[in-house]
Amino acid sequence: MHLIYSDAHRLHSPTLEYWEGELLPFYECPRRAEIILAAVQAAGLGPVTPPDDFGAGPILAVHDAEYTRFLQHAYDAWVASGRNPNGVHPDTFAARGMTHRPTDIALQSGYYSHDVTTVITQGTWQAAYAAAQCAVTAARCVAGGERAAFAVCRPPGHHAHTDLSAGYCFLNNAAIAAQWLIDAALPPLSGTPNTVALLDIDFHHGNGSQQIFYTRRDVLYVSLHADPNRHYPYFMGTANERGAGDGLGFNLNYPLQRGVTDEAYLEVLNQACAQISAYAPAWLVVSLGVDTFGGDPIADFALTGGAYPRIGACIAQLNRPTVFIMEGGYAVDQLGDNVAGVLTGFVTQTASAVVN
Ligand code: SP5
Ligand code: ZN
Repeated sequence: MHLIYSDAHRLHSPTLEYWEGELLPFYECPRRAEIILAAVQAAGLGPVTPPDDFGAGPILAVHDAEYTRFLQHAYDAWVASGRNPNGVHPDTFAARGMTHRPTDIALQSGYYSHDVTTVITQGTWQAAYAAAQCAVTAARCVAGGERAAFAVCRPPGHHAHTDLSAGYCFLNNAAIAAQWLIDAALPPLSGTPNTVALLDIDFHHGNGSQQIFYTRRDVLYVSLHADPNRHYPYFMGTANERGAGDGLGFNLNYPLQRGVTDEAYLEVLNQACAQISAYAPAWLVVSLGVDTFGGDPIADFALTGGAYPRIGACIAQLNRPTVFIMEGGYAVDQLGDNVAGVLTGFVTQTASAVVN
């Protein structure tokens, strides 16, 4: 499978992260993508390819134009107004009923973000733009007939709404890939509907992906994640959020308890995959996070390294053209092996299915 990667992710590297009154090193760091790239290359999964530039079109098919303008210009406006050049650090956020958007673009940061982890630095827009192009390039590989492709996206994307950055995410790479497939690809079986299942296996609920597709039935969103009563994003991700209007029944959340083991996780993943099979999508997009690992510093599941090839094999059994999009995972020393494990399990299962 093609492994789509751009060095531009390094341009996004905030130094500190605020957590319960302390400043910690920024967990979503450039070394993550480098370790993942090294591991997937060492596993011989396929050629590393830089992204093509599809322009702003695929991004604007998902995100609000004013929001993307803010992401592009906020840092310069912030510095030009004499603020701290470490990065755009809002401290006040628009909450319930507060709809005024300040005219000063530097002050729009609290309007367009949901928490303090989406620090905009000088190169953030370039990095986020490149990650989105990686996602579209991987989608195009699959639209062209390849079985699967992997986009090493950084910054990640699944917490970003149409007009809100959140949880280290600015542009929703998985949603951009899914929407691009709907807009630009022909379904592999002609005459069948051009639909996407977006399977989200990051530890956190993908609130952005849910919001983007909540009222639509051409994208089925299915997520396994920590119960929001216990973990970020706290205010979305319960099982009774099932979609609305035309999309009612096309949003499936599986909130999970702390300490989930390999067996328990795979059992729920099998249920989720049965729902995806019943939907019979033309395409599968996977928001691939490995912060489900027991050693992850910001999460509380108990998966072992051995779970990841089994997860990949389970996804392969859906037998759909599959775009893997990198999301979270912060146990940096095991991060590469866990990601390579998912993809290796996928490839091995695919090969054995062809033989049998
Ligand atoms: C893409 C993704 O995985 N985003 C996760 C965003 C989670 N943000 C909230 C958690 C921040 C934890 N900070 C340090 C905890 C130290 N014990
Ligand atoms: Zn996560």
